[in-house]
Amino acid sequence: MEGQVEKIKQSALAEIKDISDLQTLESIKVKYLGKKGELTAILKTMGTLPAEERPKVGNIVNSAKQEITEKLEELEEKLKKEELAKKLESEKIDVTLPSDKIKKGSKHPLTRIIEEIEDLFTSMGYDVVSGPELETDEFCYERLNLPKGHPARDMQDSFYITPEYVLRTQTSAVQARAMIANTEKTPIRIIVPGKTYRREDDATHSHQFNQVEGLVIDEKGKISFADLKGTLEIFMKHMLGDDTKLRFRPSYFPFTEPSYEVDVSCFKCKGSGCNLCKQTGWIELLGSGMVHPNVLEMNGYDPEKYSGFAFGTGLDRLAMFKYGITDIRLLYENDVRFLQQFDRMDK
Ligand code: FA5
Repeated sequence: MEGQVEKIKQSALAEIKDISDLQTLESIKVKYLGKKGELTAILKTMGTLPAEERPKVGNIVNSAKQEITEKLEELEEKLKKEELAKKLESEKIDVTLPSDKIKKGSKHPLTRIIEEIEDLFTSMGYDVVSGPELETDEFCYERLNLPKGHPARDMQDSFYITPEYVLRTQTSAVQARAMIANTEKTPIRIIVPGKTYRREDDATHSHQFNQVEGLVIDEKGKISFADLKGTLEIFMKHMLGDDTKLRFRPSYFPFTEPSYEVDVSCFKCKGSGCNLCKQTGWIELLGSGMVHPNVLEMNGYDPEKYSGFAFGTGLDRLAMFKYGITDIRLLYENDVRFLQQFDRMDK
């Protein structure tokens, strides 16, 4: 028995010497030490031996097993180290190579305009508020002094969803909401940037566009037309340049009295006349006026005690003039070639 164990051990040690990879090492381990291995087979025959021989044979087999195990462990460690070194060598990264250019998104021109306006007005103490785009007829029109059947409703071609619900045609709808939410609290100083909808579609009109509304209400005597004028001057100079001039033309909006259309001097020709301003030197940009007493009254503010001003402008139009965009649809098509041009403005 002793000789048989010695023979198995020698043959195992000889095979171990030739091992050069971990896979072969595993199969040799199984061959000699596994459950069905040669040494285990001898241990299994122990039951057939006389009792006094069993400890001796057990010792011989176990010390052979130990010797083989030690050799295998030693070799396994060496092979693992070699494998890791090979892997590190083959997967080496050259950190000095130039990297691929990572494409970076840029802000949409309308987002830029909205952020610029929000920054300006919040710095003057205004709050930025929003309202629903799917609006009721009541807030979009009735509470703005435009009862059903009023001829001025035709000024805005509306998308009605039901007789009571409409896609808001103007951010002015939020004027009434803000007044009702505050009832007789002053001052109200808000701007409302947001999407608006009308049944229009050409190079300068889109069925979906953006407006920003401004509304200020305070105790009577505190707010005058001079405040409206000054505010719009700061607004337009900030957006279009310090040399921008404003022209107020009397106009009509049902929710303001008096009402004004506001033109700005053409920033391309500086007022001398060009194709952008159709040779007039002026560009119409805003609607504005003093809040109509009926609107104050309908929305919880006594017109004897309170007064205010409001204004509204189309942000698409402002973006088009500011960035020289000739077709409003470019703002909504999301053509990457168009949008990429605004990358440069981040640098
Ligand atoms: C209004 O919508 C009023 N709510 C503005 C206002 C507010 C007046 C507060 C007084 C007090 P108007 O219909 O003129 O007014 O529209 C304002 C601006 O929205 C226009 O000057 C234009 O720049 C923009 N606009 C209107 N329709 C479209 C459209 N279909 N596509 C793109 N911009 C549009």
